This record gives sequence, C-alpha cells and structure tokens, in this order.
Amino acid sequence: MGDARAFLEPLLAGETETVVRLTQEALDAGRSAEEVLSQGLIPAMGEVGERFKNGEVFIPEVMLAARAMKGAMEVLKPILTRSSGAAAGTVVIGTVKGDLHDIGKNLVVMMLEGGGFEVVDLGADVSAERFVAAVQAHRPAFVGLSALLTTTMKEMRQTILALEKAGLRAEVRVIVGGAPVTERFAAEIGADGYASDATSAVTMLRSLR
Ligand code: B1M
Repeated sequence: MGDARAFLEPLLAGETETVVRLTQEALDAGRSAEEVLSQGLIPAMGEVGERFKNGEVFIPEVMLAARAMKGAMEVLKPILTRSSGAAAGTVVIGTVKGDLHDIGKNLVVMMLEGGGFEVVDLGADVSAERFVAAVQAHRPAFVGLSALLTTTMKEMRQTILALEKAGLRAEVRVIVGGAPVTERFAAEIGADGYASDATSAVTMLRSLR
C-alpha cells in the first residue's frame, strides 16, 4: 500500500481525491509520512518526469500530477511540520529565478519546520535581489536555494554572488538542492552545503549550525 505504482495512474490523471485517499490509507495502514513520500509519491512523480521526457505525456498531465501531489502534501503537512523541539534557527528559502518548480522546495520547508527551524519561504521564481532583501529583513542563519532546471542552476551562483556583494555572505550558511544539483556543483559555486533530499537538508543544516 502507498507504493509508486499505486500513485502513478491517479497522478497522471490528476485525480487529486484518489491520490489524497491513497495517501491517507497508507498512513492509516501504518506507513510513515516519509515512507509514503520516498517509496510512493516521489518515485511516482519521477516516473511522470520520465514519461514527459520520452514524449509519452505532455505538460497538461505534468501540471495535473503536480496539483494532485500538492493535495497529498496537504495531508502529510501536519505530520511533517510537527516540531520536534528546540528552535534551530531561521532559514530563508526559495526556488531560484526563472524556475517555477516548488514541490520539492515545499517538502524541504515542511521537513525543516518539523526539525524546529523557523522558515521564511519566498516561493518560486525568486531573484537574487529578493533573496538579498529577505536576508537583510530577517537576518537568518541559513539560506536555502532550490533549482530543478539545468538552465536555472546558474541563478544559485548569482544569488551567492549577490549576497557577497551586499556584504551578507559571511552572516549566512547557504545550502543548495534540487534534482540537477550535485555536491560538486555546490562546491564550485561556493555554497556551504548540498542536500539531495528534504531529510538530508535538515541534517545538513543541523551540521552547519
Ligand atoms: Co518540469 N521539468 N518543467 N514541471 N518537471 C522537470 C524538472 C524535468 C526533469 C522533466 C523531464 O524532462 N524529465 C525537466 C527539466 C530538465 C532539465 O532541466 N534538465 C522539466 C522541464 C523541462 C520543464 C519545463 C521547461 C517544461 C516546458 O515548459 N517545456 C517547464 C519549466 C517551467 C519553469 O520552471 N520555468 C516545466 C514545468 C513544470 C510544471 C509547472 C508543469 C511542474 C511543476 C509544478 C510545481 O512544482 N508547482 C513540473 C513538474 C512537476 C516536473 C517533474 C515531473 C516533477 C518535479 C517534482 O515535483 N518532483 C520533473 C521531473 C523530475 O523531477 N523527475 C520536471 C517531486 C519532488 C518531491 O522532487 O523537486 O526533485 P524534487 O525535490 C526533491 C529533491 O530534489 C530535493 O528534495 C526534494 C524532496 O526530497 N530538493 C532539495 C529540492 N530542492 C531542494 C533544496 C534543498 C535541498 C534539497 O536545499 C535548499
């Protein structure tokens, strides 16, 4: 119950109610929220992406799948954001300029909140200037940058450069993530850390404190 095969067809058909029901059923059957994500919803979305890449499905299906996935995330949100204790610091986070993908970033936000972090979520398509303004306004300990497109990864570098230019770089630890991002790329652009998924983002930020 709650495996990727079960989620794939209702995701592709944009059947939010079915995806939400399957998510709830998996939780009721004793699966953890993390398992439903890592063994069900996330690989099913990965398969949607593969089919899109191979020309088997098109943008409308991907959009419907994204909407249904967001429905399931609303079910998981109260569980993932249940804070586990002491304040861990403030994180300003967003998906970089030109990039509208926010599902993974939203998951990172939920896991960080669950991990006790205060999160200022700037949303998607966030320019370097907006990151700088948010750091000036909120004085966070951390900045999190997400990118899902190879073409927008360069905005991560631009954001780090803008923080440097504004004299804010030394004040914050910057972590980056998203499907095309690698540890090597993170090092190349001068980020402090890289996380491959939402759970490791929490571990990474804790290690940087
Ligand atoms: Co788009 N898309 N998309 N898309 N889309 C991808 C990313 C793609 C890989 C699909 C493919 O071709 N196989 C491809 C990118 C190719 C590339 O650059 N190499 C692609 C493309 C091409 C595009 C468009 C250009 C398509 C077009 O218009 N022709 C277009 C671009 C729009 C734009 O951004 N300007 C586009 C549009 C869209 C939709 C709007 C329809 C929709 C997004 C809806 C939304 O997010 N609100 C969409 C979707 C849904 C996808 C796929 C299918 C699924 C993404 C997703 O939500 N995955 C995706 C295929 C894929 O990824 N396999 C694809 C589930 C999510 C939980 O995983 O986001 O990877 P992910 O997040 C993970 C980790 O990456 C990590 O933790 C998360 C949770 O574990 N993580 C972080 C993410 N951010 C992090 C930050 C951190 C740490 C970890 O620290 C700060």
